[in-house]
Amino acid sequence: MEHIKIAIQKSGRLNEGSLRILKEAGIAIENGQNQLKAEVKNFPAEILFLRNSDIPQYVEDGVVDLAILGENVVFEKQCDIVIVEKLGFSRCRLSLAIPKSIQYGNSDYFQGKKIATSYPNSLSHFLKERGIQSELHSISGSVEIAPNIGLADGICDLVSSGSTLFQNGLKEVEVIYRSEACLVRNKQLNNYKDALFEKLLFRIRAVLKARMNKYILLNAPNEKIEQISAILPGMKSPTVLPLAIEGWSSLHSVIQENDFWSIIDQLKESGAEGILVVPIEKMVV
Ligand code: PRT
Repeated sequence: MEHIKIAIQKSGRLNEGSLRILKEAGIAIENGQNQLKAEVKNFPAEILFLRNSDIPQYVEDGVVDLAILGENVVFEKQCDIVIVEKLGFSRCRLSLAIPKSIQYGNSDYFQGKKIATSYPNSLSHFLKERGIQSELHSISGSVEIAPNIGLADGICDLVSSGSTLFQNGLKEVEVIYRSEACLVRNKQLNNYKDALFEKLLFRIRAVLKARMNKYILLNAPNEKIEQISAILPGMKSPTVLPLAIEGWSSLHSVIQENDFWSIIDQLKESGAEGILVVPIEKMVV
């Protein structure tokens, strides 16, 4: 039977999150990642462990059918592949940074300046759009030391917490784009692989949806049910079950992670008691 080939990063920042989302989508990987390939027990798929930066080309060439990788690499490599879904982990941004002590007005600052980067395509595109001509130095690692050793006036690199910039006396002055892990696919999968892909995508979306939502249970006096139901958005309307104590009910619903704290406060103010909020494993709507 034909298998769908899924690439994930062999080791590094994306590896753990990629394995986790596949596992939650029911993809049980057989042998460890010390090898290049792993079998999947319960789905017609094969996992390939590759370098994040090599993955876009493999997907474009059809060596692998789909992959989990950083959007930044997709943008930088400019391969002809499809980003299907953002996965919500390994968030970062590609930014321009300059020494802290330098006054910065706008991106015209970079006119005629030297910039060190591992992202020459993304940076060139950004500069071209603004009509800025700079001298680009493509280096593959430790970009942040370039200004300190006199190699460049500024850098263009990935930033997440900002502590690397801080430690090197740099400040972030422009965000070129934001990035997170994403699911990509080859443009031309055959019908069989396309059906497998849709099956997997359905599962991944259920996992993502569940991560964004919480299941909430609470107790309330019956006369407050209407008021509390109006606060709980839910999938349809909350489930209301009578409690053993006369005049009280238990309400069950689903809330979005982002609304969590504001809703909790409103619920307490409306007379809700014994509020429990629990994670949801999968969510199919
Ligand atoms: O070797 P391979 O090709 O597999 O990958 P890689 O060398 O790009 O690996 P890795 O694991 O470093 O990064 C993989 C992906 O993680 C990147 O392509 C991004 O999509 C994502 N990611 C998220 C990051 C960061 N956050 C990040 N902070 N990648 C790199 N960084 C580096 C950045 O380059 C800088 O050196 O971390 C430093 C800055 O971090 P802060 O927290 O100090 O701001």
